[in-house]
Amino acid sequence: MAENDFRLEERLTAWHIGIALGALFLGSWFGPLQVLEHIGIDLYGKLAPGIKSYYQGLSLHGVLNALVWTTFFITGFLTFCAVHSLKMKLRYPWVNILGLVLMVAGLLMAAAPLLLNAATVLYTFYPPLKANPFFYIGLTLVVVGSWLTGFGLYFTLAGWRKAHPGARTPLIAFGSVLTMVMWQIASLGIAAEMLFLLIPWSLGMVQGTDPLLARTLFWFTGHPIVYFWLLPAYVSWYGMLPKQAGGKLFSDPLARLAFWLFLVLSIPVGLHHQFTDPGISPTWKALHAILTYAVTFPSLLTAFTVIASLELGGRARGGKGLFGWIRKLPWKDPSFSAQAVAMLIFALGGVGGIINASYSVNLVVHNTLWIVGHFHLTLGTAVTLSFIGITYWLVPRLAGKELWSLRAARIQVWLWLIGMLPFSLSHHFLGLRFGVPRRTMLGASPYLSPEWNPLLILAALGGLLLWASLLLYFFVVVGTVFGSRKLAQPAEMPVAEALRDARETPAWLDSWRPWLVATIILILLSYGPPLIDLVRSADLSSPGLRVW
Ligand code: HAS
Ligand code: CU
Repeated sequence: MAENDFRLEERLTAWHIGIALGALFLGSWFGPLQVLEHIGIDLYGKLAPGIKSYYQGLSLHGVLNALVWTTFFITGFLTFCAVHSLKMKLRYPWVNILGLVLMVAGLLMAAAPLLLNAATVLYTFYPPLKANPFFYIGLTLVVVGSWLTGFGLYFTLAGWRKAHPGARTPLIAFGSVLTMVMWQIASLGIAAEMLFLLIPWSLGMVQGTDPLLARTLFWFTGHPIVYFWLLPAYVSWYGMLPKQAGGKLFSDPLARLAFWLFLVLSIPVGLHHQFTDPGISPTWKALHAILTYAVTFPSLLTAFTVIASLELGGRARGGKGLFGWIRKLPWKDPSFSAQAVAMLIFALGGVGGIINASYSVNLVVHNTLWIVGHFHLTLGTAVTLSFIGITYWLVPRLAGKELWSLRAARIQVWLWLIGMLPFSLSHHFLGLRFGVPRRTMLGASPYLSPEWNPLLILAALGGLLLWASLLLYFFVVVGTVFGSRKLAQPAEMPVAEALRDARETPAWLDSWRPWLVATIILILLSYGPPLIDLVRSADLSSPGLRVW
């Protein structure tokens, strides 16, 4: 199939990714304002006119960066991945087009109250904080639109499987579709929270709400959403990066096993965000804590497989000795270096996650800046810097242009690392050592301690460097799209070959039914009893609060 047969699919991808980048740019503007506020420099009036408070800015930062940047990037990228990996056009393109339309409509609907200070409820929108109904309805439409993208990919894969009986699904398409299926099951929690609790409540159809039930439904989705963010990066780390490093994927079966384990284990762990919530029996919290340790296993598998694959690449490029292969990796290719730095940082973020998951240690770090440190290593670097690395080949491909300033792109990656290390390490330390609370306008707090200052200043410096890195990134993207030369040859999606032929991968690693059944059974066992309890004792009596 000729490459330009995918014109419609690529145009769709370009829209998704363009909107994602716009959100990242706007949302990140609040980062420096937040770190500066923490050291007593309040620049909101000057640099964010119209934004009424630190908390309105923080809501925009969280919604745009954690929810909009990720969701739009992922739906666009996975569409590109699926069609190119299957070498098959979308089976029902209107499903995917409708998905995008719903996502955009929802985004506009949610953006209005956010900008008008009528949805200053942070990105977790915990009741009894109560936002304008358009905020909840808009976010719901974004989720429904993302489901349609998923269905579009699912129908396409089903068509491919019919046309290729007995063949193994190409790994990139498999990982892409699995990510969307996991997300569709995971987001049922938030859909229920929106439809049964928050939307009727914000419209005044019911008088009150039940914050504990709402939080539990939220975290049913809120934990697996982090793997919805992570798995597209894994698609690239397994399916593309080995090729970019000049090597091969070490094991196709291990890669598939990791994805299946994410399908089964991503969801039944959400109570690890609610260890401190009263009203849920410790038995269920302990079960979720244990299952959280289980879901680290596919990431440990991933660490093993991707390091082995990169080693194959480094050695193929002439690297010798125990560690000599590392130096031979293509560090000068910003697409590679961004993703390699993302992996290195993820090793730190993963260790932090394992600490968070400990039922007892969580009491020390919960609701402190430690958690902010954790998710800037994971979401803010493992995921975001990987996505940035992907755009270093994907944007030239979509625009048909050369990457504008390879040098700027290279510097951008290292600047991110140099900014993120002090930023996140100081946040971890401030939380662990001093219990400094998260989501707090520290600069204005009466309990701000001078002891915290050196670390807060370090965090601010790191935050400013991160912002500079992002600015450089935008120059590269905008320069590529509008100011660069046409590519002589279209840039290709890198596709890694496996060390052993994928046809040798056992059939049970390409068979949906058993894994879907296991997923549903585990969800029913781990969430069924506590949810039934909460629904039975639901008390819709909490009035809404508008504290901003
Ligand atoms: Fe987390 C809170 C536990 C992973 C995001 N997490 C959060 C929040 C966010 C977040 C946003 O148990 C805050 C939510 C809020 O606002 O309240 N997290 C974990 C665990 C993992 C984990 C066990 N988190 C993530 C990922 C995220 C993310 C991924 C985003 C994408 N997290 C928690 C808990 C809380 C929490 C509690 C609640 C805390 C509280 O009290 O509020 C695990 O999945 C991590 C496993 C990962 C590893 C690392 C594997 C390493 C790899 C790289 C290898 C390559 C190398 C380099 C080393 C074990 C795969 C190669 C070599 C070269 C040469 C380049
Ligand atoms: Cu979690």
